Amino acid sequence: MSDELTLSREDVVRLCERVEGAQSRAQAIPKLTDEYPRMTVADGYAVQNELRRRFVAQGQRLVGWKAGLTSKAKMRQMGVDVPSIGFLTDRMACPESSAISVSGLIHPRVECEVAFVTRETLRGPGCTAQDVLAATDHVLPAAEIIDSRFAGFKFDLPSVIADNSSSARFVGGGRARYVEDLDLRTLGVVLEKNGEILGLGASAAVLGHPAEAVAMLVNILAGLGESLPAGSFVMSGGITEAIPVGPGDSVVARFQELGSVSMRFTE
Ligand code: OOG
Ligand code: MG
Repeated sequence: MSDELTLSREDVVRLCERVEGAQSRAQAIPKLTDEYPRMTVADGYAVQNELRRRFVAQGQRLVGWKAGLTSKAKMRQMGVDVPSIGFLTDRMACPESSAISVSGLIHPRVECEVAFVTRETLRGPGCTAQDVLAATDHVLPAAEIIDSRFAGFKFDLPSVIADNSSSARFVGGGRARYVEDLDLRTLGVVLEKNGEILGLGASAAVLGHPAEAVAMLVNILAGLGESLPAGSFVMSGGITEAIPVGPGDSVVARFQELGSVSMRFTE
């Protein structure tokens, strides 16, 4: 796939409004490539950047970023084999153990991820996992509630990027730990819904080491002309498949060494 911009500025704004509308009305739309089959990854990020610009203009605060489609389990589940990134704002943050309403969501799914909190600016290109670890203040366990704005949760890479990589809500919790006290490749994780284990994995499922996913994110940001500021909250991507949730469901993600993150879902 070529990585040239093919969309005009008008098309970028139009597609951004379409994604934003689907998000605010919690109504699915066809994937964007149905109408724009030549859309590229660069076009996807142009739409995502416009969405970020609007959210910030509306008063949302950018708190960090997420890497997506960074594990084989996720790539297989979604039929996309290249990772993507998305931005996170304060409006998407939910407290640990809280009740999350699904009324503003279309078809939510939960993922368990290792989150990094940085204490130094990270800049690509050429950012490595080593650079990420050196710039990390601590890691903590997180759950991401994704919600594709596309019908049937079906998309391709340019469409999902335009849709901010399905970002909807996120929950950080458990125990914050320093990276030098852990082996971040071998942390086991168990994802439970209503007491039933639905996902099992180890952190190495994310590109061999979750810090690799953060490095990749920083390098993608560099391509967008941006760096990752100190104090960013960065999710490295779902370790297992994402699990669908609805009203009445309780979810716990248990992480070896990092404690657990829980939440329940209401109407
Ligand atoms: C895209 C977002 C993927 C992850 O952690 O892999 C993601 C999706 O699957 O809808 O957030
Ligand atoms: Mg995720």
